[in-house]
Amino acid sequence: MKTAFITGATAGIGEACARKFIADGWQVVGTGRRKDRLDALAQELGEKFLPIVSDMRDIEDLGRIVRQLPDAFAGIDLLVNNAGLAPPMTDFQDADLDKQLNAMRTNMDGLVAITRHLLPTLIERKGAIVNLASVAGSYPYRGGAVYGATKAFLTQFSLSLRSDLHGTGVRVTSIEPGMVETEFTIVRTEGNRQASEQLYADMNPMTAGDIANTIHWVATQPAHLNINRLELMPTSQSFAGFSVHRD
Ligand code: 8X3
Repeated sequence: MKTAFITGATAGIGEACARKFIADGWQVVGTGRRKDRLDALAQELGEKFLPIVSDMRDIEDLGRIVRQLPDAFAGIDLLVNNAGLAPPMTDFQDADLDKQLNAMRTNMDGLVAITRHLLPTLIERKGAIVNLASVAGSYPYRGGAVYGATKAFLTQFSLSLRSDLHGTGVRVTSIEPGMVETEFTIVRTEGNRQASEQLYADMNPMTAGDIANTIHWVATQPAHLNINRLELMPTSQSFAGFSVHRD
């Protein structure tokens, strides 16, 4: 039986991935900060789901978690680096620095650490890594300086990791979605449900299930095929032009 390790499994894309892979006969280690959410998911998904309470910013704890995985779940075939967040969409010159640094720690430091810790088993099993980057890593927009930079980091980390892992058989993919309606935006609006709903109003965004299906497709391609990067948007989202300031 194959095993996936999914970070940020308490909601959104991570939770949808846990459901998708278990429905396909995999077992899943799911991490997240909210114990009540993990417990509810464990209740629903049964013994094929191993919930682990973890904060991506607690770098030392991530090492302990990997070292202490029970034998039945220790052979990881797929790492889905999904955990991540966006700080509020404020112009950087006005932004709360702590909130920006918090996003950097979660999106980059924690992700690099968990990847490093899981690589020995991924190499041994010729496994795969799927990193949740974003269109925000390729296309700049106002209020997304740090968030977009963390996601650009993730894409470049994915591509460079492929070079380092050359010959090991480990596959690495950068998934780069646009607008997906999940709790992600409620975090971004700092709990303002109305602002979050407004963002998705009448635009038919992608769903967590859409992205989980894509990740499942990527992970179940034949071993000789590596999807390097995959960018997705809802049909209703596209690109804007440059801004020009005139005095
Ligand atoms: C966030 C996607 O399109 O809101 O990762 O920037 S988008």
